[in-house]
Amino acid sequence: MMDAVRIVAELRICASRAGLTGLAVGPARPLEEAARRLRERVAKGFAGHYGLTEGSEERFCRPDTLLPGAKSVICCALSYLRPSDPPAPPPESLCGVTARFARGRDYHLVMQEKLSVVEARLKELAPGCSTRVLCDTGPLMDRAAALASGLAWAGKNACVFTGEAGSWVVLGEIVTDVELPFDEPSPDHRCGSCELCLAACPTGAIVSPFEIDLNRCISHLTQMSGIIPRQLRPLMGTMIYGCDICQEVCPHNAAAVPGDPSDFEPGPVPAFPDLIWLLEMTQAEFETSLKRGSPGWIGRNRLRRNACVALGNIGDSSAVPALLKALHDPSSVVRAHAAWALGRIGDPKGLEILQKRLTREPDPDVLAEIRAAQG
Ligand code: B12
Ligand code: SF4
Ligand code: SF4
Repeated sequence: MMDAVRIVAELRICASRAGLTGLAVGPARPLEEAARRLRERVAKGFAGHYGLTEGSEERFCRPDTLLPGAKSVICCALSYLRPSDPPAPPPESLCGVTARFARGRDYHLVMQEKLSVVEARLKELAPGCSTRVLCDTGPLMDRAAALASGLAWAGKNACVFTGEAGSWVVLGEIVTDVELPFDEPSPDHRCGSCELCLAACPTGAIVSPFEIDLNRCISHLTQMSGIIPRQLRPLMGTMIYGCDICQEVCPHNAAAVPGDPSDFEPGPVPAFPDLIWLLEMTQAEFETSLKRGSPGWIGRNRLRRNACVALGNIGDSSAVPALLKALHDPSSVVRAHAAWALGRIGDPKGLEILQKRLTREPDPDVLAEIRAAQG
């Protein structure tokens, strides 16, 4: 087997050629600092979805258990920032906003492909070694692993920042039984006295530096199932999947270097989707478009629900006919949010028809929305 220092040097070259933005190696040891922070957050109710429940914190912070004989965690970052995106259309165009990480091909697939290239190179350099590739696909806190390896530093917005790409990166790892030299972890956060992201967050989800209450985070609200809490809907603006506000305002992202544009070519998810198109999308249309992008996993109806919220927040009565049609949708979640949007737009004709639905609507949650929409 080649000398371990040379292996890492070769892996860095390979990663860079594959279009990865950074590579660093950390030890496959328990992530104690992350486990402590995670326990605190789960106890406060600020985490606890996406498979993280009380008591499962440790499992997500144990890279040593992910592979028999695990020694090293090779952490990688991939920039999804495009050199240029179309400018945001004016509000009257009835368009929503997709967060940057979700605009191109599903990042899990792109990252997985690149990690496989690095994994194959490692297997050439250390024949017979064992590996496990992860990109949000196993019980591991990707950010914590990146921090422990020195690949990234933590921002007060809870995102991690890497080199020239800023925080516009997704993360992935290769856990291996090869003993590699470790990079230095980055202990500092480099935010100084800045708190721009805390001030900019529309919902106050950054409850204190480095601490997000996911129940208030717009990114979560656009992804969660069911009814979005009514009091938070007006704060969601026109986001239909994810939220970039706390990254957009960050000075460390001002001069971020974009990634390889071919990795995240425009589509299948438009940066600024037409909200009426989205609301009226059939299942067949969904299968051949949005389903193939990062937001695909939440399904068509959650995206249509988000379109209703965005239309309500724009407040333009040209959306009323489409929202009235959505009052008859088979999905009660879509009906509920369409009713809310009609109330928020406040168009007299829309409100009159909404009132008539009171006698026909079978679902109690939708009825509650219709009543609330009457003011
Ligand atoms: C659940 C989840 C979410 C939830 C909850 C996030 C949260 N902050 O609580 C929601 C839906 C809200 C979300 C939103 C986003 N997410 Co997300 N998410 C995840 C997921 C699947 C699990 C992570 C989790 O539950 N974390 C719980 C929180 C409490 O821990 P954490 O923030 O991940 O890690 C912290 C600890 O490690 C701790 N820590 C450990 N050691 C140390 C040391 C020091 C010194 C400090 C200060 C802190 C610290 O600090 C870390 C950073 O604050 C991961 C994938 C994965 N398997 O890790 C992606 C992941 C974290 N998300 C990612 C992305 C891209 C996003 C969004 C930017 C997407 C978007 N544009 O909408 C937003 C950012 C919102 C924000 N400001 O955090 C990336 C991270 C990219 C980055 N550069 O940081 C990940 C890693 C996916 C990936 N594989 O790339 N996400
Ligand atoms: S992603 Fe949006 S809602 Fe979530 S913490 Fe950042 S600014 Fe706030
Ligand atoms: S906006 Fe300021 S406080 Fe927030 S992550 Fe960036 S530098 Fe840190």
